Amino acid sequence: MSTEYLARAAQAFCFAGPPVHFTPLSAGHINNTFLVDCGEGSPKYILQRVNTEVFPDPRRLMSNVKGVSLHIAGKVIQAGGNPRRMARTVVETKDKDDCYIDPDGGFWRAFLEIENVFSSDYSNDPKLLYASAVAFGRFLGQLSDYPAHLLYETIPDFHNTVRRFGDLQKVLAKDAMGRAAEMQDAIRFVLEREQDCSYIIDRIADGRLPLHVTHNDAKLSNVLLDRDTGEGVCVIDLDTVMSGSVLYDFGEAVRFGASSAREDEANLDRVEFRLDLFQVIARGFIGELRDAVTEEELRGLPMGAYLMALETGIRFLTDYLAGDVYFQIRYPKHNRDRARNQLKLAGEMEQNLKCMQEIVQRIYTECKREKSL
Ligand code: GN1
Ligand code: MG
Repeated sequence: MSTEYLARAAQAFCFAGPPVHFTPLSAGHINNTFLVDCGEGSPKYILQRVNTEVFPDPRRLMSNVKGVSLHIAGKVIQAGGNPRRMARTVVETKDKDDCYIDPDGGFWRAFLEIENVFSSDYSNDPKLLYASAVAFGRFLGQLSDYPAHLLYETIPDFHNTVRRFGDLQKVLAKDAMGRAAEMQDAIRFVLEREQDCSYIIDRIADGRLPLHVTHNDAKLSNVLLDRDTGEGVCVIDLDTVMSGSVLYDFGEAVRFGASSAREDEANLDRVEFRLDLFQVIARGFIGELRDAVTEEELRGLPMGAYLMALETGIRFLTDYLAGDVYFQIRYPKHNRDRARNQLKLAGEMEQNLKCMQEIVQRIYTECKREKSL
């Protein structure tokens, strides 16, 4: 993307001054994101071009993002915090709109940059993982009274693992790129686990699992952490905030955080499920939600973790077989490596379900006891 193209988009927004520098931020796999520097004395901004293949109705997406951000800002103010630091601030355009559509149809939006924070693509530091789990637990709490009927479903069936399984079967039947042969082990692994895919959606359908307003992409890299204290400051990437189960958010946090390696580590010998980190994440998450979770949710948390790893593996595998049409890739076999990585993790979690269950119950009891002291 040329600087001229970026500058034209930036010009549409109410920034404090003319941009002097754009820095691409490469953490996400979907949108194109830039840090905008407007020179000394001006705040910085995040400028983003939304991927409209993935989000075909970006106006509705922005309605969600704004509604949720304002709600969280309100909660932060009530608690005596700084809403411009602990919530996302959407920057308007000069036409008082929440987005700018460029002449080529590119859909742009901007946020105020939050200062003195960092985010991490991978960390095995228990302190950071704990802080991020607390941040997602708090996020769920802040949105517990958000009017869910105001939310559009930005990506229908986003965490419907049965649908994700069906998508895989469809691309597999075509095998348009001729890549299925190379992925036989991964494909077999998934096909053997078809029954598991309906665990969450069956329980939502019959009311055993309640719906909440959930983040749905609750990975470590979507939390801004304070540079000085390491505490969670603000949950970002609100594009997939929709109704869902807490199992999704807990599961996402665990599949990303409780691994011994990055999500795309290609050397599978380095990819292991770390029960110690699982424990840390569970402690942060359950500590925040101890009064809100039901017994069925608590029982399901380990399955949530296993299923989010399985589902993410299925999605990467599907994209690899389809010819890399969804996730941004940095090298040709990136989705292949990501798929194998997540499926290895899913396999290890499956082996550890019972142990995870015991940990969850123990932590829950401890959290309840601490509170009553
Ligand atoms: C995508 O763009 P990013 O990295 O925040 C994806 C998530 C996946 C994640 C895998 C809208 O999120 O669902 O879990 O990649 N987001 C969408 O890291 O599909
Ligand atoms: Mg995301």
